[in-house]
Formats: sequence, structure tokens, C-alpha cells
Amino acid sequence: MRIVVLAGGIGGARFLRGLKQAAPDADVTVIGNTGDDIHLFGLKVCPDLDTVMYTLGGGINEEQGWGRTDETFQVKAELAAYGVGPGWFGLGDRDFATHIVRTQMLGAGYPLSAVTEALCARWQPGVRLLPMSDDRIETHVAVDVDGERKAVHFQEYWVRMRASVDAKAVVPVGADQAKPAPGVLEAVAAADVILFPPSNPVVSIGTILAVPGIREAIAEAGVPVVGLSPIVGDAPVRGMADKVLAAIGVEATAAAVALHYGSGLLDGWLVDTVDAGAVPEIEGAGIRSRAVPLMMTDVDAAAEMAREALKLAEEVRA
Ligand code: FO1
Repeated sequence: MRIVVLAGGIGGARFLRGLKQAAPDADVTVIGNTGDDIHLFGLKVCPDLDTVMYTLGGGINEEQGWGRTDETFQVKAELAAYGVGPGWFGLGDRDFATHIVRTQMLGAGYPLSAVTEALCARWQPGVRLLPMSDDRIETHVAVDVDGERKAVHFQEYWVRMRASVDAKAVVPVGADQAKPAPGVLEAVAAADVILFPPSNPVVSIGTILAVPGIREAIAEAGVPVVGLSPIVGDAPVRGMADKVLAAIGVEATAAAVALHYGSGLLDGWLVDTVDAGAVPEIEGAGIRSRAVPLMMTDVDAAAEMAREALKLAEEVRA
């Protein structure tokens, strides 16, 4: 079975670990979000691609869900000693190696998709990891600070500001001129099922869908598209998805996110058991829905969720 998964960072990566356990023989292609990418110290950092690669490759810092395990921060400290920032983004020594290799290859003319393939040769994630685009896309967030509206890079909004101020707009800068990376549209067209894991519907999955051609390809793929709600009990399971949902006028509820994607895109939507009351509204919008446990407390729980998603896909296909 060929499965295509649109993945952001931590939630997407943890879901993928469960999917691999639930469907060990499946051929999984991950379309990874690159809107979180940031250029620091002359290096290109791809947080969501790295989180998927490290999580599935066994190198992730498990508690954080990002960065490397057994990490040290000597380079970061030395940079700070030179007064070179930013200090708010925790790049570890092991992680720096990934960004140095990536930046070196990009500098030699390799596209991000080839670089990602090269990095995955070491990590062997067990899935094909494609960036959503080889073109530069960086999400910026419009905020009001000291009475003036300004745009900050997503990472500054997320990490330095901890999403403490309202996001007035979320803009994937560069998306409208970008093209899907090689293999992305082909993978969607060849898929037997397409999954939206519990990633951020605005800055992760929404950004992937903002690359011209990807949303259309999924809507026209003619195979079941099933998503899992990142919102449980009217609150995001992790992160601050509610802040960016508010920016696009979508309520932080399992039903609102499903309706935001719409029945033109989604065929099925899993909500957590606490949101079982939302199932009739979602089904009324033409999206098949089931209430199952959606807390990814461990790999087995994530695997059970993946099984439920694949089961719903087969019900939709029937
Ligand atoms: N998240 C934080 O909350 N604090 C950090 O200092 C931080 C550093 C960091 C370094 C590399 C990397 O790949 C991810 C990092 N993240 C950090 C997580 C990152 O902001 C998010 O994982 C994604 O951008 C959202 O999914």
C-alpha cells in the first residue's frame, strides 16, 4: 500500500513512528513542511524535516521532540561569547552538523530535495522524506508590538515570543511563487491513501497546501484523504495551534479544523473520544468521522491511531 503523509514537526513525526509500526509493509512518502525553515549563522535550518528525520531515524531528543539526543551547546556558547545571536534558538553541536552539510550541499547547487535524500541516507527513516518544495518558503507572522504592526519570522514568534501575542496574520512568504518539489505530485497521484497527521493545520499542513498544485492534486487524487485532529477538547494537544488558528478565523475545535479543510479535501476525520459530540456536525459537512483515542502517549498509541485512520480510509473507499 502506498501512503502519502503531509507532516509538520513533532506531532507529525510521532504519528509517523506509529504508522510505521501499524503498517510495516506500506510504502510511505512524507511531504514535509519547510515553512518553518530559518537561516541562522549562514546556515539553513529545516526544523520540520529534521524532526521527522531524527524521530524516525532514532536521533531525536525525545522529551523535546526536536533537536538531537545527547546534545551539547558549545558552539552556541562560543557564538554568544562573540555576541553573535540569536540566543533564543537552541541549536546544538550535533544539530549544527546537519545544517552545515545541508548548507554546503545547497551551496554546491543541490536542491533541498536532493539534500534531504542525502541526509536521510545516514538516518534511514524508513520513509521517503520530500520537502514540499525546493523553493524558499518562510512563514512569517504579523503581530502588533508597541502599537505597530510588524512581521516576525515564525521561529521568532514561536520560540522567542512563545506565541504570547496574538497572530494577526500568518504568511508563508514565497509560497505563491513556489513549485512542489520533484516527486511530490507524483507521490500524491500514485497514493492509495493520503493522511493528514495531527500537525498544525495552519503553519504545517496549511503551509504545505499553500504550495500551488499540492491542494489540487490531493483533492483530485480520487483516493481516501483522512486526517487526525490536532485539537483535543478545544485545545491543541501540543504547541500553540490555537494562536495561529485564531489568525485565520478558525475556532480551536476538532470540528472547526475539519470544516476548515473542507469536504472537498477531506473524506474522513478522526476526533478524540472527548470530542465524540462533534462527530454528527462533521459528518453533516460530508466528512466521515469517528471518535477514537488521539493522545500519542507512546508508539503503541500512535500505531493504534494510524490503524484507525487506515480503517476509516477503507470505510470511505467502500
Ligand atoms: N523549539 C523551541 O521551543 N525552542 C528552541 O530553542 C528550538 C530550537 C530548535 C532547533 C532546531 C530545530 O530543528 C527545532 C528547534 N525548535 C525549538 C523547535 C521548532 O521551533 C519547532 O519544532 C518547529 O518549527 C515547529 O514544528
